[in-house]
Amino acid sequence: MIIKKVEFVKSATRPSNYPPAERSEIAFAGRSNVGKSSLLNVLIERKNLVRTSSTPGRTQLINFFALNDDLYLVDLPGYGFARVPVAVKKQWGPMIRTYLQTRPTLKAVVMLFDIRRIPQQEDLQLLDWLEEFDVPTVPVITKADKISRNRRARQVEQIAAATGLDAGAFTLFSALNRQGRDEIWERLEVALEDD
Ligand SMILES: Nc1nc2c(ncn2[C@@H]2O[C@H](COP(=O)(O)OP(=O)(O)OP(=O)(O)O)[C@@H](O)[C@H]2O)c(=O)[nH]1
Ligand SMILES: [Mg+2]
Repeated sequence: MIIKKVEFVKSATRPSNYPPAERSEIAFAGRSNVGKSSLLNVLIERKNLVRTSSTPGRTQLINFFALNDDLYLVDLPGYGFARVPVAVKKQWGPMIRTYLQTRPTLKAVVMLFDIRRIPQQEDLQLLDWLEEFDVPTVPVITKADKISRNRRARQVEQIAAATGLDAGAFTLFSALNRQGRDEIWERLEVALEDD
């Protein structure tokens, strides 16, 4: 993918506020603090167009970015952060589920997992919805730089076992050293073409 221009379009919580479904779209999902915004910034080669934060749970809206003239990239709100108010937690499920179910131009969801964590119930719920609505999933294990090389394979195995996905389906990624960036774009380009 050649990145010519990227701009923030808008934030939304419900379909009536989404931008018109005129372009193919790729969304990024995963628990709070897993590194969704950081991954997006590496993919689009911008330092901080997508706001990253050391305070988990900051992104509670669906944020749409336009890439070049033909694609939307969507930063979905994170989940699973204990200190988020109950009212916000209650909104998360319906907001994401509705998005996945109704967005006709959605071509793939990049689903992020932290290499140090075993997937939790919300991760499995999200995977169920992706399957239910037939959304192609690109699973990524992020923060690969956080653990030593020889522990990585074991963690990938555990995450694969917990999710029921094939270990070979995951791309290992690090926003620090950009490991995995090109492989993720290759997988996304396949999803965009498989239409
Ligand atoms: N070491 C390391 N840190 C990372 C990596 N990716 C993200 N981080 C850090 O993890 C924290 C959270 O990253 P974000 O990209 O804001 O995470 P997010 O998933 O967008 O979080 P929410 O918007 O709250 O859901 C930040 O402090 C990042 O710098 C990575 O690959 N390696
Ligand atoms: Mg974020």
